[in-house]
Amino acid sequence: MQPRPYPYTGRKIPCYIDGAFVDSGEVFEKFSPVDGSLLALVAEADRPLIDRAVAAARAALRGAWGHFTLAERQDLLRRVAVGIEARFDDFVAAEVADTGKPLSHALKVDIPRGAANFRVFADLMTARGSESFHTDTPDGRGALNYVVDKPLGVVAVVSPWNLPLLLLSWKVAPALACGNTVIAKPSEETPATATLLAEIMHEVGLPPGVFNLVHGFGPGSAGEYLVSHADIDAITFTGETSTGSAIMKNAAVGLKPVSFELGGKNAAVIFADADFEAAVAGTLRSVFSNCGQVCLCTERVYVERPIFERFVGALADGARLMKIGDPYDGADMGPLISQKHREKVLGYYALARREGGRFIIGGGVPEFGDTRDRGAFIDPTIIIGLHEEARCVKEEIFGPVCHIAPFDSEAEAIDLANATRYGLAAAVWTSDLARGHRVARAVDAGVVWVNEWFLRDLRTPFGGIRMSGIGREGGQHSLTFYSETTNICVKY
Ligand code: NAD
Ligand code: 6OD
Repeated sequence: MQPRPYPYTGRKIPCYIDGAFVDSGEVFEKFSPVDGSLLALVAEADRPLIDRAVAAARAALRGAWGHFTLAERQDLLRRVAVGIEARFDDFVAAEVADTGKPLSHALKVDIPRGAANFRVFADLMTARGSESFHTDTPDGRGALNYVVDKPLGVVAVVSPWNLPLLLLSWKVAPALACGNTVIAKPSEETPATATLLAEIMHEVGLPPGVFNLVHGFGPGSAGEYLVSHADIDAITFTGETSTGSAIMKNAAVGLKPVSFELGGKNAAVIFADADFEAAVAGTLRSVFSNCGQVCLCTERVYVERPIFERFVGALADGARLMKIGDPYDGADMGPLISQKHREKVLGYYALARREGGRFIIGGGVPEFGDTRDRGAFIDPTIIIGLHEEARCVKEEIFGPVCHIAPFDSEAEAIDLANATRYGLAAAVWTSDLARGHRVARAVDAGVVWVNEWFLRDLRTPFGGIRMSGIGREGGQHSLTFYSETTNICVKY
């Protein structure tokens, strides 16, 4: 596929408030992570604009949207999915330009999942049931208890830059399916696909105020103004654990419900009986996909000692074969999201050296001799020899890097995998299925794959334990979060 033009070349990327696109006020610049060029100016929402968005969302709840039948909401959500597919190439171009991710990733993962999120949550609403109980009473007449799920109200959605449309729509779709109104704030690094989504919402005729989009940063900007607003009813956030903590302080003031998908330090455990080629290929994917910028990516690899050397060599060979470069040039790995993020990841590479790590491959920055040298490219990196207490083994790096260590028994592998304050995802590679089930149950993480990685069924619970999050999204779990449950008790 030839590069398509960035949909916002030559015009400001606007916010979308109360059914209208708004591009007045302050702007910030969005740069390409591929070559550092300016992609667009983005309208930054100030506090008065956030106030307007919240007021519009509140009013929309009381307006026509509040009376939409489920079938009407489902119809709109399905039309949003169709609308994304109709402008598939624009969405791909926008996502690729904002993130620098390989074209194949946007084509196969990001944009199809953006559309699928709207369809799946529309469908799931059909299957949604409700509890009811017959209750005995002393007078013998009895009572019927039943449950009604109402919208939570005005939902603030704050999302990150790594899978921009996928993660934003993963929250917006179920929130709307349940009848809420939404104010979404995408990452300042990835404003484009969220704005295209606003265009689709407008085209399909979503009533004004039901979906609002605000651009900006976190602290002292749109993110903080939104999550600290007194008139929102809930906050759903995906991003860094430390940001989750900051948002939770705001949420505490008004006791707002929160749904948090946060960071991870995910382990892969590879037993000697695993299908070797599959384990290597799967681990290459789990370490280096999206330049290591998927919250589910593996950063700690534990390999059973008899195959340790061979596995390290094979993973390094696979990594050396990966093509790093331009998203439209068949690259397996693009740049990191920004120069700033590259500084952070390079800081960890330097720290790993000081902590005594041995670099099998990588550890620096590739040189291209062209405009890509102004981008945020970085070497895929494999490290061995770090102590388990090293910061590089404990802290989330969020780059194309893993540390590999050997283990000698199943019990030791489980202890190593669990020696983290995070608990998002893990992958176990073994041809002994009994062991696969056993180890998967013993690992403390929200999602554990056996002989796979990032295979998703949107009906399943998704989320992390400990510092990796609060609550679960996916299937009925999302519908539960985005609903207020009322028990009605009727005396017979
Ligand atoms: P981030 O926390 O820096 O930013 C995420 C969003 O929060 C952005 O929109 C940002 O503008 C906003 N924000 C920042 N500070 C804020 C504040 N004080 N108040 C309100 N909003 C604020 O995260 P990121 O760098 O965009 O994404 C990478 C991180 O996200 C990694 O830690 C990764 O593990 C995590 N992540 C987790 C999941 C998951 O499902 N668990 C998925 C994707 C990414
Ligand atoms: O696939 C999903 O539903 C999901 N929430 C993925 C998260 C990936 C994190 O970067």
